[in-house]
Amino acid sequence: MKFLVTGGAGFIGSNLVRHLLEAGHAVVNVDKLTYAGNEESLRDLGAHHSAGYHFVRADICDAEAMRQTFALHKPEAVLHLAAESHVDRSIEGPGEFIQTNVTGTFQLLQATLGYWRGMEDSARQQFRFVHVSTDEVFGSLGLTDAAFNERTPYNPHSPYSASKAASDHLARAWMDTYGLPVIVTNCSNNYGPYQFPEKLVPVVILKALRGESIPVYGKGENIRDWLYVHDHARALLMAAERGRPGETYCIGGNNERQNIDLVHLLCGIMDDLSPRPEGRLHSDLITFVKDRPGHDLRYAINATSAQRELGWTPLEDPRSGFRKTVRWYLDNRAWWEHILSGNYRLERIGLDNNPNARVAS
Ligand code: TDX
Repeated sequence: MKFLVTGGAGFIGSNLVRHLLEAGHAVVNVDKLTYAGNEESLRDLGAHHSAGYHFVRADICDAEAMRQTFALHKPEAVLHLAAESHVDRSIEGPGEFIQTNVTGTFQLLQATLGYWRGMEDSARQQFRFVHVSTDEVFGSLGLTDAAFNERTPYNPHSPYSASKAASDHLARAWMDTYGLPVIVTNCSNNYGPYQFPEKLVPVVILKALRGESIPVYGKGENIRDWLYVHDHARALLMAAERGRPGETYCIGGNNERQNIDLVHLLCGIMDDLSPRPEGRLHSDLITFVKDRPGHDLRYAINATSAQRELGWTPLEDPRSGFRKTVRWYLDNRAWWEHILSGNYRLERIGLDNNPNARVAS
């Protein structure tokens, strides 16, 4: 199949593009290359993939660019991942989140609809628009609540999660109103190779590696359900291939951990793979810092429906997944050193006066 992937130079997107190409599919990757979109994350694709891979640098908010991309490349399905995704950043500056996540999704839906309506009957019936979203739209769970599932009501708290909730509603409305075959997925926290060093897992690994204090918000008691990014990529392809239009699939790692426990686990792996001098422990670097405003206590996903309908289940053992992730950051210094170097495109995120503000430098 030929997939149009938006945000394919981002963390989940780049892992998904690689998975699609390895499975023999063709990919048109549409990415604006903001700070979190990084062509370096796709550098290893290699010549043998090049026939089936096209990169289009464009903003999903640009209606004409989207129209032209559909007309030129004629995809058979869309996997929509382009989004601003960092909660802390959305608290400091929500405007970009509304623009990309809400307006961008609207423009992409409109362009997709125009293209889809012009397709031949059989291709139109096979077509899918997979809208990739987050479990944060459901709000926060108490410690004893059942995990989120496809029927959990929306209750977003941060500007980020509110913008994703809005985009989920738009995607469903384009199905209900215009018949566009939309599938929505809501995933739990991803981890793995190529994650931008602003999210918890790469922050911990890179701070530990550089002997800097590791910031844990509040008391570290918040709980997240960790999903290896390759498992997520598998789920998205399965949703496009086997998912029913109009359905939602919750995708989770079945791997809940308190933040502080995860940070200790990562520090232990670092002690093993990259010991500090004089036998000091990486966990000595842990520092409890001011909590995030409106910090959701717990996210957890019940992925039974994805298992039953798509035949998907997470395959990665969490211990090996976290170890592989640490190993990847140790083995790919050039990738993250470039980001932390100060030469990275920081002006795009408004960090030029304060390059240490949000990345793990
Ligand atoms: O330095 C940190 N210290 C810390 O204690 C950072 C960056 C985070 N945290 C905490 C906050 C959260 O409880 O760790 C947890 C994970 O934080 P993030 O990595 O920022 O992720 P989260 O806020 O849970 O949101 C993530 O999951 C859902 C992604 O960022 C979203 O894009 C996704 O939709």
